[in-house]
Amino acid sequence: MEFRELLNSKAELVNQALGAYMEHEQNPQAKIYEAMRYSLLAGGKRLRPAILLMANEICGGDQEQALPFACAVEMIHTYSLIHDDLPAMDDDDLRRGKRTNHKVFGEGIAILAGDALLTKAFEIIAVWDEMGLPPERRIRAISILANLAGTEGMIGGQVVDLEHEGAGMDVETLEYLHGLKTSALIRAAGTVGAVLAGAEEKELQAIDAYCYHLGMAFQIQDDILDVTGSFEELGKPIGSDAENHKTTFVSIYGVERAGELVSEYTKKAVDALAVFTGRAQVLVDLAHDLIGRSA
Ligand code: GRG
Repeated sequence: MEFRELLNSKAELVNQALGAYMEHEQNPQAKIYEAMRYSLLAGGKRLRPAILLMANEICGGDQEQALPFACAVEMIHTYSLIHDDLPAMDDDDLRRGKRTNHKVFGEGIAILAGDALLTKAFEIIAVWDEMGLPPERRIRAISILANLAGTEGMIGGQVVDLEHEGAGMDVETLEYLHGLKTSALIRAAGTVGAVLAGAEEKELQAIDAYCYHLGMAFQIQDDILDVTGSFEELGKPIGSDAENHKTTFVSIYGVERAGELVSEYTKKAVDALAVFTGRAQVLVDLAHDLIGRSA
């Protein structure tokens, strides 16, 4: 199967499972599902679930066992986007080409939709099912996800971002920030996929290093697209970083050097996979695909 076809098939699988998780009773709180579904099924790239499923497959896992975890990572990602768009954070009107959650449902429901997606994520992976996943793998995976989505991961990165608002920052702080804000959830996706498959420790470390560097390359590319991209491709206005006086890799280094950094981080990501001796080609393809992305 061609790489793009493979990526689309993973995204389709995840979309269907996410849709099923959003089925609900017609009870008085049904509005919350409407708000969760609105952002969850708004057409994201499904990058993190794809990484989880690919890492799982490379390490010899079972896709059916991994799918709820792939959905959980996407739910956490979507919650972070909903909260990041709120007036108290970035105050954005558009996301994934649609009005942001709070613009449609109001701030209160948008906050709760984010909270509910975060809660739902852990609800769907902390279940006892008949699929044969060893409990110690499940618990380790849940613990990794909670850690990397939390204060030592994605939330920690957002805090560093808020703390430096308007004050600027040096490149070390910027790298630290994105290592948490962007790479941490990508690391969670890869390492959870590997843990569920019962990967060896050296394979786990390799996937972790791959995801860290891929996340950094992805973030710098995001900074570049904010300058060189288009509204049609990104589904949100461009130039928002400069408008909000954000320190980015582009504001520090310029577009050209930032582009070189994307290539350097991508190479480090790919190099980290050497331990798989060719079995991780799909992750190599993913890294190369992301370099050329326009959205
Ligand atoms: C906990 C409020 C809160 C925030 C955490 C992740 C995050 C910090 C904020 C989201 C905004 C942002 C610019 C994050 C950086 C990572 C990034 C480039 C996210 C966009 O991810 P894509 O491109 O989005 O995968 P789609 O829509 O394709 O899923």
